[in-house]
Amino acid sequence: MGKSNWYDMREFMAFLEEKGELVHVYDEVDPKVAGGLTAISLYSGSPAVVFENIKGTDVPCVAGTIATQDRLLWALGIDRMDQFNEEWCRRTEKLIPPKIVADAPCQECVIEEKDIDINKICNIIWHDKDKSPFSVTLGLSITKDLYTGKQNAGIYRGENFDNPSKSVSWGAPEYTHGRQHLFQYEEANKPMPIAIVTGVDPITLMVGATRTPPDVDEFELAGALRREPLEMVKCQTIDIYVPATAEWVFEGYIYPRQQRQEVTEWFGEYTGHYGEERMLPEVVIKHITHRKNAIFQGTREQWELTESAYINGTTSQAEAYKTLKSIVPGIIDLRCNKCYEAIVKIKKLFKGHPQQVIDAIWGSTYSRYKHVIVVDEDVNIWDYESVHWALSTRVMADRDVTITSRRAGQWLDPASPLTGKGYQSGLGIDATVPKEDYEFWGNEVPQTVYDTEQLAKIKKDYPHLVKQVVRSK
Ligand SMILES: Cc1cc2nc3c(=O)[nH]c(=O)nc-3n(C[C@H](O)[C@H](O)[C@H](O)COP(=O)(O)O)c2cc1C
Ligand SMILES: [Mn+2]
Repeated sequence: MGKSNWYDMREFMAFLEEKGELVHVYDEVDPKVAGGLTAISLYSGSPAVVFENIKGTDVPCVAGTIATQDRLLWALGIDRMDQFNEEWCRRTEKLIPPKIVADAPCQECVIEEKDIDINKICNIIWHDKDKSPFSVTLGLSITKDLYTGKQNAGIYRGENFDNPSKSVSWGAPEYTHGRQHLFQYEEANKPMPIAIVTGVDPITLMVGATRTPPDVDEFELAGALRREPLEMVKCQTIDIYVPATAEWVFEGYIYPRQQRQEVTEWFGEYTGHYGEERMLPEVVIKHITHRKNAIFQGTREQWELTESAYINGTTSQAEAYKTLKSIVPGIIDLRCNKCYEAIVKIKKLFKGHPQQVIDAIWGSTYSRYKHVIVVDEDVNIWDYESVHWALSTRVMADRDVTITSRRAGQWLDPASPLTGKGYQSGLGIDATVPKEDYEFWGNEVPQTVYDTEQLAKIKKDYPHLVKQVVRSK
């Protein structure tokens, strides 16, 4: 059944291992083979993998800990997927601030600046066409608002620069909260302190990848979901607080306007496509602390199955549900895929209600869902066939479709042209029954699927006839 107040990543790994949901590979594997094996493991929904012996590094790496629906639910201690949105909203009504501690396992060991080589910690090449290692795939970037001191955590991928490697790229586009912190430091012409933390308890990991409104402290969100405060400790060289039981803490700076071209020409992305290399801010690592026998954590970004489908897709869906319910009435349920599509089930209350839902999703969910489909109560949004039934039978394109251009959008959408990166067009579809247009039926469009009374009566009155037409099992 899982639970919520995991002490650290190791406790969750031990839980998975006990269930047969985590395996170790002790053979020496090449960094690129480790990436390929991760893909094979993820695509087949297999147990999480710990690569104990990756050629060129001294550190084991675990991948896939929250790469299935069961593992997501165990990580949160939620019983069933259909309770997910509601349980998330219930737990996060009141956020719980962290507890600051003085001594922490994440500071048991130190690597000084001169000895830093990130390639020795993680050098996995995750996808076939990647040209270089990306150590930071499941690392939380922790930064703080220059003026309010409020912290933010976001998972933004990072490529190892140089060999030996003392810096990583920072894949945080302009719409991320981390990048907005950097804008403040750049305007003030100050270096921005940043901690990149890897190997945290599963709930802290997932809040790093959850899209929330601005100024939500992800560690307070973690406390609420954990149902007890998260313990945090101050970094040794910068004024940033990090989860106390983390495996790895990279302490460093991003200097104003210091950007570098990524080395890789391609990098396999969450869209299931390769993305293009970019100019990105460079995170210069000055100091590293870690636990004894520290384990690294990473994953292969891809379309499903992978961590981001759950810790980014499902968790952000729950946050979007919470926001939407707070501004529009009649919201019954919301289904979002990892990115780009939101399907909303409503009880239609007034003319224009579906359009209000579409506008609200676009206006409040942080450059995420370009396609919005609104359906009635009788549609099962967890069954795409049911959604397609509504799309096919309730939509007239010239009446029910809204298109909008130049929405703030996700940078890596493969559909947007190189010159239009950062924008996504919106497609809103009102797939509810257009009652107001059907006065012939008296504001109703009768549906054959609801001939249930007639069918029940025939089954009762004519069982011998029913027997003749129904295939016997
Ligand atoms: C494995 C993984 C890699 C991710 N990489 C990126 C990334 O490179 N850039 C990005 O903007 N978001 C990335 N995300 C999604 C962000 O973590 C997510 O949108 C989060 O809400 C960002 O935090 P923020 O809203 O505080 O900026 C990634 C998520 C996962 C699970
Ligand atoms: Mn944030």
